[in-house]
Amino acid sequence: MESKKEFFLECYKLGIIKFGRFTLKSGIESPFYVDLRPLASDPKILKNLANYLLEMLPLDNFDLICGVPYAALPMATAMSLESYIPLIIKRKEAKSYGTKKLIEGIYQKGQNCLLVEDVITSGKSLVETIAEVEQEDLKVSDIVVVLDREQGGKQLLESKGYRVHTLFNISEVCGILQETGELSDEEVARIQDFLQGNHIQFAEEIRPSYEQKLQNAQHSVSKKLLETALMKKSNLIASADVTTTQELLAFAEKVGPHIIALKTHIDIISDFDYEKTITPLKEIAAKHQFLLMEDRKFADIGNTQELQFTSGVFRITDWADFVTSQVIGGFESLDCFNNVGVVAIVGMSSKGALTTASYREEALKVAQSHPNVIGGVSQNKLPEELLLFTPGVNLADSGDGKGQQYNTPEHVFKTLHTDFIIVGRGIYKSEDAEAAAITYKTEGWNAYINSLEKKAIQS
Ligand code: 5BU
Repeated sequence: MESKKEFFLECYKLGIIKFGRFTLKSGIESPFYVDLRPLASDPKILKNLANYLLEMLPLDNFDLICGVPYAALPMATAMSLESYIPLIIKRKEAKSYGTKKLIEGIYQKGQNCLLVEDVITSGKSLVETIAEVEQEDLKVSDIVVVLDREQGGKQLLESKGYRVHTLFNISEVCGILQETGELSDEEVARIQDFLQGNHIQFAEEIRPSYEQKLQNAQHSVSKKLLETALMKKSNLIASADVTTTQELLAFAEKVGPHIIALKTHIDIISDFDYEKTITPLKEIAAKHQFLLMEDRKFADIGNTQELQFTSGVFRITDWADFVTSQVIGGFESLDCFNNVGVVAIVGMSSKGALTTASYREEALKVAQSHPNVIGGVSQNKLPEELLLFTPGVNLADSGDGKGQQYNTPEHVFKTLHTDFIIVGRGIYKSEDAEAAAITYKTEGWNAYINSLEKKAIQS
């Protein structure tokens, strides 16, 4: 099995913890929201979760497993399947007819039952469940919990003599997310403050709309992108990672009406010929009103980048509206791109990328100060004046087996305040590329609209 940290990050991607501003049942405002139910929808994760939970436990102690309804039911079932410890089911309410049983399944009085819970907060609902199980003359000695919100529940149960085994606690997961750059130091400090029982102040954090961004845009390419997004009701950039001119042109023609830009890796076209490849591509772009983004990821000194940009067979300067560039060569390395927009590579989507929080901080300083830069590629939030381009978006997969890591449009708009999503295989590998482009366009647009609204309220 992967490390516990890697496993947590896989789980996190399913949207089990959200950060922001949430009103709890009690009326208290919380800086995070936990819902572990999505874990049951990924069979591999559910199976791994069961094994992580079992690993923590003295298994010889238990005759039965019981999940606290409802979220822990699939978890308890998976643990039973992995350990061969029989499962019993506790109802939320006793049946009003027939046997009026509260516990279903085969068990004998005096047996020791392991309780499984998804999240522990104050522990009060677990105390009630334990009492109901004990009423059936079953023993409870241990409770296993996936996530401890660290709000006193563990202590309460331990004070009553129960052993509580927790897989993750909220401080630990905040630490992991701080390390990966998902949470800022400020957010982590606020969460810690909340966990210590303090009432916390929230700054209103609402993402700017495309209209607002357009008003503040300085660069002509930023303006064009935002205007195109509003006109087409699309924030989709299709990545055309195909290897022949014919495929490239056919793809551009199909998806053109639904995208704001077509992203190319022009050096992977095996039969590249400026007249046969670029001239018709520009015509299609003009016809369907999309921009051309060459994902060249320049990474050299200024003089070399200038040659790579203007010369060779590709003559990128003659046709691309905007290009991607690393900022590793420093501020002046970007000066040569003065007739296009530059999207700075701030953070990469692949597993183990070296674009750590401190690298990103330095990269942002260059990006924010250079007039040619219109935005950045990142898997983290960017300052509002930059446009955020997010690749690693796919509705069907969570990875590609080659290091790529995927998120959904909903996740990237809501948590990162992404401006534009970049989708490659989700569209060009699809049997019907046009239909797939329409799906991503619709999902992306709806996710953008939802991200303009205030955060959801937890019931
Ligand atoms: P995919 O098929 O949706 O995984 O393609 C993603 C595209 O975005 C592909 O062309 C990559 O080169 C590009 N990309 C990325 O995936 N992640 C990054 O961090 C950067 C670019 Br930068």
